[in-house]
Amino acid sequence: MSNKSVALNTQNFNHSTERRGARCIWLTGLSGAGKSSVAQAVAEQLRSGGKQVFVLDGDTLRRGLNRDLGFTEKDRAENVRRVAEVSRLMSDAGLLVIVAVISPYMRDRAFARSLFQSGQFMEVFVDAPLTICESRDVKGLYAKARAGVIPHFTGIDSAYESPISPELHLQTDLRPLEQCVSDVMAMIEK
Ligand code: ADX
Repeated sequence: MSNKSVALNTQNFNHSTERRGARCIWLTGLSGAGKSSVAQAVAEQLRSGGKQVFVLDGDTLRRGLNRDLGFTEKDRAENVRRVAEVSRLMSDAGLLVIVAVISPYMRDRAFARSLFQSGQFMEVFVDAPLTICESRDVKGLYAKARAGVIPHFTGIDSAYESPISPELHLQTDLRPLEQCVSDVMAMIEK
């Protein structure tokens, strides 16, 4: 790489990090806890207020960018690393990024946080008990996991490490979607 391009990249970096404090809202939680629903509803509300928002959703990304990855601990770490790096790039481009991935391991979420300045990364624990997620079973995956058809399923035979001090803890089994969205909006606007 030439000196010129190094200088240019440094300039881009400084410019973007000092800029407007573009942020990343990181939704973590079990499959079926409501991450995608909250992400889409919050994005809609922010867009209607004129904000430029992009949602990075695990299910969607696993059909493209991350389609080579499975659900072992190593693959999930790589999945989360890629999503985190993309979210950082998008926030550098001025977008408010909402990420919705299970991201079950604390160290992978800590890595994602490490890419952002303090206050720019907001971890939201989208929480519902496993029994509730399993009873919702929107995609029919819990039934398959219980039947042994899908191995390493989060909450069944693969761990989920709950956040200890997320910026926000949403209990989606206790609060309707609109209230969860209001909670996220209040956090963003604080
Ligand atoms: S993560 O653990 O690597 O963060 P990610 O959010 O990208 O997961 O993808 C989770 C989605 O993949 C789930 O919502 C579900 O639809 C699907 N899925 C397929 N197999 C599994 C599995 N073994 N564990 C969890 N989710 C799975």
